[in-house]
Parts: sequence; structure tokens; C-alpha cells
Amino acid sequence: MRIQVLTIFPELFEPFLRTSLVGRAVEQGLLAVEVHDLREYTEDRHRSVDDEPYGGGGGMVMNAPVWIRAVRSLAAGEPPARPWRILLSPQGRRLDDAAVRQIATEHDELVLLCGRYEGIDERVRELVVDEEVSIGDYVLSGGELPAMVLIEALSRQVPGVVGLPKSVREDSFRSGLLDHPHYTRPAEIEGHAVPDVLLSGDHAAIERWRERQAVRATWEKRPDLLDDPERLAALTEEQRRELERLRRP
Ligand code: 4GX
Repeated sequence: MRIQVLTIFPELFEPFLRTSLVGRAVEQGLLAVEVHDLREYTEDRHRSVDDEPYGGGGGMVMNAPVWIRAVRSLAAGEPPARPWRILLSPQGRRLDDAAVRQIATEHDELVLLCGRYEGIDERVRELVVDEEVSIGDYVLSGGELPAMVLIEALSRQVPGVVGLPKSVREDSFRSGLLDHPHYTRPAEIEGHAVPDVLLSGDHAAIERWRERQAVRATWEKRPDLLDDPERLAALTEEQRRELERLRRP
């Protein structure tokens, strides 16, 4: 997967792209990320990217021409094709697991537009944006952190990026539910002991316990997830029984 980013703060991406899972994916060539400085596409002496809003009111608006030039200059692949263009904005489709998987499977080449200020001239949306994505209902100062959230989530969907085949298998086994609790040494902290089953060495019993715990965690913390028929259909027999117990104890 190849991702190009447009931003006035390219330096924000440097440590992110060098570190951890994303850093390794880039190093291994599984993921290509190119960060472009929007100001490189300005044509005036001051390299300005914003102006006062028509109609007045506070704040500044990012100019359309510089965005349009920049986005159109970023072709994809060989022969040049059109990458899928995503604007990060609070007005977008809320990012969730289904949206991440959809973007990852449908598009190999992306351009991410990171805006700042009060917003971007509407003509940018109209002319060079395919999709708007929001990472949640709160207001940030720019699209850079949302772009990094999207890049990290997408990278995990690229084959070979998430290493451990066993944990991936078990992940999809419980897919759509919250995770079960995890423990590591020591076995007891201030009277809080690790559940006995995890010390039993009985791997089948441990797996059944984890399946039940995933259902319980979802029931207690995110019951809305259990309203989705797709998720219910994916439950194992062990999980179905646990859900029955929770519904009528
Ligand atoms: N999930 N922001 C973008 C500037 C802006 C406004 C409108 C384009 C159009 C956000 C979020 C978010 C703040 C990023 C406003 N750019 N983006 N920025 N929440 O709050 O994605």
C-alpha cells in the first residue's frame, strides 16, 4: 500500500514513520508513505496557504488553488492512475474497523489531505476529494493526527505487517468483540491474583475462558456491539452460551 500525505507540518510525521510497527512496515517495503509539504505548491512570495473567509466571521480558510494543484500533482503508480483521495475532517464518515478494512481492501494508493485553520475552501471537496473521514466527534487543530491514526490502522491490514500469526488467528476468532483480560508476572499484586485457569496449563480451557471473557467484556463495556447481527453470527458456541447466561442469569 502507498500513502501520500499533504500537510503544512510534514515534520510531525517523522518520528511516527520511523517507530514501531509502522516504522518496520515502511522499512520492509510493505508500506510506502510520502509526506509532501503543501507550501511547495504555493506560487506567491510568502508561500501562503490561507486567507480570510468570504462573508466575514472569524478565522482563516485554506485556499483552494494550492490544494487543487498539490492533489492533482500526486499521481499514482505506473502507468499513472488516480489515487483515492481522503480528506480528514470532523464532517467525515466516522472511522471504525469496517471502514478501515474497506479502505484497505478497495484502495492500494491513497492521498491524505490534512487541513488546518477553520477549514478548507469547499471547492477542494468538490473537485479533488473522494471521501471524507473523521476519527471521532471532537475538534482537533489539524488533520495530521487523524491521518496518523488512519495510517496506523491501515498498516495493520496490510498482509505481513502484523507479525504473530497465532495472535492474528485468535484475534479474528473473537473478531468484533472486545479483547479478554491479559496478565503477566507477577502472579499476585496487592491481593489481586491472576485467574487460576491461566496458570493451569490446560490450553483448551484457557481458550474457552478467553472466549467467555471477551463476551463478558463486550456485554459490560460496549453492549451496543452485541446488537450487530454480523457480530452475533460470528460468535462461537462457547460465546453463545455465555451470552445466554448473561441475558438471563
Ligand atoms: N477527525 N480536524 C481538520 C481542519 C479542517 C476542517 C474542515 C478540513 C475541513 C478531525 C477529526 C478534526 C479539525 C481536522 C479541523 N480541515 N479530523 N481540521 N475529529 O477535528 O478528522
